[in-house]
Amino acid sequence: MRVDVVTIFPDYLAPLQLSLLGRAQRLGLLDLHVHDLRGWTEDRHRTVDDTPAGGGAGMVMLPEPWGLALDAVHRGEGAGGPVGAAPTAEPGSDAGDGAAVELAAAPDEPADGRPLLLVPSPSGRRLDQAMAHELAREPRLVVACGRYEGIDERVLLDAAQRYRVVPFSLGDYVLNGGEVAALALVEAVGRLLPGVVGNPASLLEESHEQGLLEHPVYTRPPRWRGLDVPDVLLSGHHGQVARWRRDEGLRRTARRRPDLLEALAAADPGALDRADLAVLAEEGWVPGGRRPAAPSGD
Ligand code: 6GU
Repeated sequence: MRVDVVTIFPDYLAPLQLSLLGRAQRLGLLDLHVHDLRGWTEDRHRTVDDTPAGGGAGMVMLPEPWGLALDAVHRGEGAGGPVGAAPTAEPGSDAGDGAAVELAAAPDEPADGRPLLLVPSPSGRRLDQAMAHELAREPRLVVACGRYEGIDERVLLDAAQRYRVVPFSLGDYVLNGGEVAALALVEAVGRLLPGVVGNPASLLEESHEQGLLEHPVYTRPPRWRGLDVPDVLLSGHHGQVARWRRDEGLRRTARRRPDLLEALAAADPGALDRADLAVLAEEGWVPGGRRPAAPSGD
């Protein structure tokens, strides 16, 4: 997969050279290019922002440098010309007639050869594990990191002629800019690419993969500061271990994220069996019912 990130703070993306994703790049599984937006400014001060039309606080990112940057990145170029291998997607050919363009609500609209342009924004679609899996199937992602109050809206409307534009959010809180969201996105997607995580089975056992939170985990020693590893995990009974893990994942989800249980039950009525429902009832959770009365410290 090729990923291009455009930002005024390229150093923010440096951690992607570390650990698993650094290794993925050295192995050629992830082809990451980080671009400095200021490379596409044309004035002496390399200006990227101006005051908001209509007044108000803060600054808005200028359309000119963004337009040039997204055109160049679409062609597989950086501010100084071509970088890396040619992009895999063909430019959209039938767009560009000035017709009204709409932003894609989700990345699953027909692919039509336009690469995805992901735009971090607290007003975007919430990134979740299902979306990360969808993105991992794409040959190419471009991430446009805004700062300040955001990017002039015309940049996204214009880019929609060449890209499938998808604003996305990490959650319901505000960051200073899109860079941390881009980091999170590239890590969440990159680890799903074939060969990036050594043991693919470990990908399936995680929180959010089965619509539930993951069970707690333990290692050696069996007793530490007076706290024991649960006996069942040392028993060697694989069936009992699996049941315990399922139960603990269910209990955690009921206590911390009952919204996930409601979503799971609504999406797939068979996802929770009688044994599951019995455990959940102990936590005070019943389908379509009320939340647990007393939050535990967990
Ligand atoms: Cl993606 N961007 C910004 N600026 N703030 C956020 C966010 C994204 N997700 C949550 N807060």
